[in-house]
Amino acid sequence: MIATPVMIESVETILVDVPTIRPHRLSVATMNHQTLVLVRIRCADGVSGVGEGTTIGGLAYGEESPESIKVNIDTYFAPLLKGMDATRPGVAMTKLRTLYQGNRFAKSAVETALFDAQAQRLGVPLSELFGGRVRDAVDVAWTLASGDTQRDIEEAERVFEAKRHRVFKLKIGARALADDVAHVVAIRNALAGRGEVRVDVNQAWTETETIWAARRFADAGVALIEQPVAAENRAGLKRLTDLAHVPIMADEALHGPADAFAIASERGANVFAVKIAQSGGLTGAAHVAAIAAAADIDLYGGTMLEGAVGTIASAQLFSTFGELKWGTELFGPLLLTEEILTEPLRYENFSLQLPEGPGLGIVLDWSKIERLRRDTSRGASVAMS
Ligand code: MUC
Ligand code: MG
Repeated sequence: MIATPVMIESVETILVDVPTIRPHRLSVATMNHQTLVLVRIRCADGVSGVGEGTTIGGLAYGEESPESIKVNIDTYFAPLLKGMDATRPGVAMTKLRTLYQGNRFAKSAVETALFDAQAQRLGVPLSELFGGRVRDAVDVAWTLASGDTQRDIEEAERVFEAKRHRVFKLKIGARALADDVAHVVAIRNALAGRGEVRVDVNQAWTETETIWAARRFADAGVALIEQPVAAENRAGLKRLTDLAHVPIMADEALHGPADAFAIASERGANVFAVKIAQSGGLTGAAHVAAIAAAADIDLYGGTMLEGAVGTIASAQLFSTFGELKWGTELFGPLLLTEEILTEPLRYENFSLQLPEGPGLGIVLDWSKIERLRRDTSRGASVAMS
């Protein structure tokens, strides 16, 4: 039976600025805080859904910023959604995608909130609307990005001993090439036999620089190189994949199903970093994963360093993937100094445990969020560095 229509009453966006536990250095930005972009959709039956459209480094990582996500949802999406039927997230999202270009992160936040509300209404975890869980926990890698080799080694040892992470992704690309290689090899040697080491260059290298480094990484036993060259240099990414020194993962090159199809068609990467925001939402990310599976490309569950909402939304979807060979990096909430849930997400046994409750399966601490939210009433403000 098709459900009785339920009106969407309001769509609210909230910017929450939270300091990070330490500086997080990427080739594109150094983060001392993260701005969470939360969306709350209230429906006429009393159900509310939440979503998140967080990005990295303001406008440094992608073409949407926390501020643009908020203003575009407030100005364009909210008036369109108000009055639509909340029991049909697919209809609402098709309309949004038809009328408004781009804005993948904003669309992802709204889609998550709609599916959270609908799954709560049906009394099932969100994963059950995407084919159903095939696992109750997902492996979680940790990113070492303090900028200091010794500090990174100590951090890795600490979280390994605590049985929190045994896969480490090193952020590189900001130093001179030879220094980056020495940094990676030192960490890989220190963790040998304990943790697996992968690197993420965030597009900072040329193809020839990557070839030089990849040979050394192969000798050192580095497991994976993520997005070494510019997102637009798809041919270069494919040539690096063909060289087969170290498996290559596409990240920034993947902006949803069309990119996934183009890369998969030419086998231009060994692994896809699937991200709900980069894919324009849960549905787009599910399509990216399906394309990868059809092309025999491995899957990895990526993050935009979201807080608890985006993290668990991603986990709900990743729990439905038949194969998730490279695990996930859903550690975002652990990088933040503030908890915004009444019960924190459960990180145990090197993995994130999926909650059993309906929808996203989390409860937000709204009084805490009220205290942390940015005051946007006086127009645009400059974010903390
Ligand atoms: C990225 O490029 O993968 C994931 C972990 C992290 O530190 O940054 C992100 C984004
Ligand atoms: Mg990456």
